[in-house]
Amino acid sequence: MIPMLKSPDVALALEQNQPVVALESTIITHGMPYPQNLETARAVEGMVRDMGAVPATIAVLNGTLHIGLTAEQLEELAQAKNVAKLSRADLAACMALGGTGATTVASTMIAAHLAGIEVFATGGIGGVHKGAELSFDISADLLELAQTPVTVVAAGAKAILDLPKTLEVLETQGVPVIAHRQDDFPAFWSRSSGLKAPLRMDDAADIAEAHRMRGALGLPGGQLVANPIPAEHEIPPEELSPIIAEATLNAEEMQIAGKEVTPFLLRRIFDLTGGQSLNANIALVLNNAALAARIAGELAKDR
Ligand code: PSU
Ligand code: MN
Repeated sequence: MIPMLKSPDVALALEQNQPVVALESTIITHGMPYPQNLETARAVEGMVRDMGAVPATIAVLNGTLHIGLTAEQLEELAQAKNVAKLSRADLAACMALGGTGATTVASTMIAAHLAGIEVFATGGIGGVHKGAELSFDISADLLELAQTPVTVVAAGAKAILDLPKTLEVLETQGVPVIAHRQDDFPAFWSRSSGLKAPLRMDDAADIAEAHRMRGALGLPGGQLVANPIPAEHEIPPEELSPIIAEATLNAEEMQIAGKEVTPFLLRRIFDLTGGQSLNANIALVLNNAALAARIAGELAKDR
């Protein structure tokens, strides 16, 4: 038996075929500072509810995989220090040893699928890091998208990554990358990365139908829905690129490697922008939660 616990409202929604949206927890513990992380986590759950779906924030607490957290659990996680970051490689060991940890995009997809949840909203996915030709640093998120049937709504990927290489890996792995209501692949804080997305869809119903068709064809894996940040919250790339360059250089100088790289860069960019990057981050996560809830609603119609 898997030590997995669904919160009562998530369990009920799944039983009744109501729309449910999975949410990750690494963004809370490693992606944003306290207290904005907690405020954002609550606001994102609220947005999912406002859009007619039930939010399921996912984390491992004392060895149990929680699908949906109580208000107290969310608050505790947001304030906890030194919480483990659990990607695919870390999940089973953490649970076996009774540990506590936050789930990344990869492990949230695994948990969502186990629980029967098909749609997941986050900020940005992990990808191929700059300099990956030497470091080999490619996020497990990309390989998860290739094998676990969950549709992930993100604002593209951060410009801390090598976006052309990230798109190449997704293509190689057979992951549909669908830009929402524009042609370009978005770059997290900016609406465009300057790269064209392989696919474009303008309706949540079409995204849901593509998700269903993938399953019907027996194709493993999910979809990446790349939803651009709302225009009024966008930060122009030319403002951020020197900051990203500096943060990347700092990571090299300090020999940051492995799972520390992404959290280090996010913290550094937050500091270097005087916290400015965070407002954009919060706005785009909310926007993704709303779209994910609409896709979940479309999927629930046909069950
Ligand atoms: N990108 C962001 N914010 C985040 C993350 C990525 O803009 O918080 C987190 C997500 O949980 C993602 C993880 O799954 O970092 C990727 O880490 P890595 O690059 O070590 O695979
Ligand atoms: Mn990595």
